[in-house]
Amino acid sequence: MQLEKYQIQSHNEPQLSAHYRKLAYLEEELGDTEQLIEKLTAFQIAIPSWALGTGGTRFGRFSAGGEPRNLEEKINDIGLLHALNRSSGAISLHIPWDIPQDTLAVKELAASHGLRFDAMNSNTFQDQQNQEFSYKFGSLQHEDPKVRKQAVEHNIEVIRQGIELGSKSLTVWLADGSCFPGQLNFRKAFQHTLDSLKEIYAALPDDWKIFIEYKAFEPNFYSTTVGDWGQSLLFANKLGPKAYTLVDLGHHLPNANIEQIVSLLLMEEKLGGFHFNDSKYGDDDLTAGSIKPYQLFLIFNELVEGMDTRGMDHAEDLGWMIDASHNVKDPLEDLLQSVEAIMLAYAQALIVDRAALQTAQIENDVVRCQEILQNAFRTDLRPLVAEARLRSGGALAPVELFRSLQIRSQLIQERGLFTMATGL
Ligand code: PSV
Ligand code: MN
Repeated sequence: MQLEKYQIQSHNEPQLSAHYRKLAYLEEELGDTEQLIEKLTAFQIAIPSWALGTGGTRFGRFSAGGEPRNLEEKINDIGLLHALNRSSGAISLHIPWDIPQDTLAVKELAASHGLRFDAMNSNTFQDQQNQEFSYKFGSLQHEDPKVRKQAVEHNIEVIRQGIELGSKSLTVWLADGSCFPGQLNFRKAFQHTLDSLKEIYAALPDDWKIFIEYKAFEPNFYSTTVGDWGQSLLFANKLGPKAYTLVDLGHHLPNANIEQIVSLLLMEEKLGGFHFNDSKYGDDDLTAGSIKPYQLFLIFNELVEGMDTRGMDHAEDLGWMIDASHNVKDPLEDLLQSVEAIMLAYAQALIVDRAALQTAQIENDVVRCQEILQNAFRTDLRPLVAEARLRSGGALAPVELFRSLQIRSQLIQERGLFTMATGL
């Protein structure tokens, strides 16, 4: 199904006067908001191809029905999201969950929705049918060179597919590690991984980046070979200028200060991209901003400050993606909520009074520092984010429109109740 312009317009129409009233109040408070709206309009968050179906745990999975049955339907779902919020203009593919059968047709379909191809993701954490060697004991770190070779070749194949689609980056997340003390020689595992990554790096086109994603634990529960930002940074530094660290918000040990990690990675020019989600305990993959919205804001505060210091383009110079799972919510509604939360945190970071904060920091005025940050965090910027959406042709209230048009029921009618999207 496709959203028509008139459907969005007739949804927006009755809400316009209330919207402009709220916006006028914000303009009075903030002064000129044009630049802010421009930045918000340019900011796009990629949707992963594996997050369009219902997620699950090892205890079960409760489908909402109407899940996309193939890559084309996934692209259509993201097209719907983008039509609603105008901020989801990219798709990130996981190979081999979503191998394009007809690359040209897939590219055309994506372009018809205004979507580009964000980072490609390789998968050496699962065994695939007809695969010669198993990844049970790791992939790039494996003791057996034949397993490492197979995993390297898979990554190179993913790069090849990405080139055809117009992607510019490869994200490597490894499940490699160990479950028990003594199982692994840490140094050997690191060296093997580095050597394998070097081979993958050598296959990267000049204008590509490789993102090394770290994760503290799971599926290995004693050690992970790329377990934290330090290990990822070591790999990225040893690989060269096209290699960067990727921060997935759910991949830290409890209470880690992610905003500080972000700040230092940016300083080192080694922050590559983000996987947004939220969590209470571990890699819970919940809706961005649903548990710790203040942390999300503090992360964006560092991002904006660090990127501005280096003269970076907020929209273009880092990879922005959601990596969440939807166990109890409609996947599309959940993604709309995540995008909104990310846009809000970004907007709040944009209005932080940087000059005042710097002065307060120099004067050790701790109270003032907190006031400045919390003033921004507590300003309701939803009308500003909505205005950016409105100007780009999106809906003032995307989730409401999704519901009033009964999009899920239509998808169920089209695709059936018992369809299952590929992914975790
Ligand atoms: C691993 O937990 C991860 O965050 C990686 O980014 C994977 O590609 C993705 O999740 C798979 O769902
Ligand atoms: Mn991730």
